[in-house]
Amino acid sequence: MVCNGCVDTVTKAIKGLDSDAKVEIDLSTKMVKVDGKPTDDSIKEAITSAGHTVES
Ligand SMILES: [Cu+2]
Repeated sequence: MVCNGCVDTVTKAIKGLDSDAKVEIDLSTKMVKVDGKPTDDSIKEAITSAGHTVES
């Protein structure tokens, strides 16, 4: 995840799980914070299927 395009892709992937979820992404630290119903596992899966990798 290196640019705002990636942030957008990942945000949309997570919003696809829960349109009410609050998604905060910090590009400098590459931290993704999600406030909403989706579980960590489903969030990771959504990010991965959007073409990004997840480190935890
Ligand atoms: Cu990008």
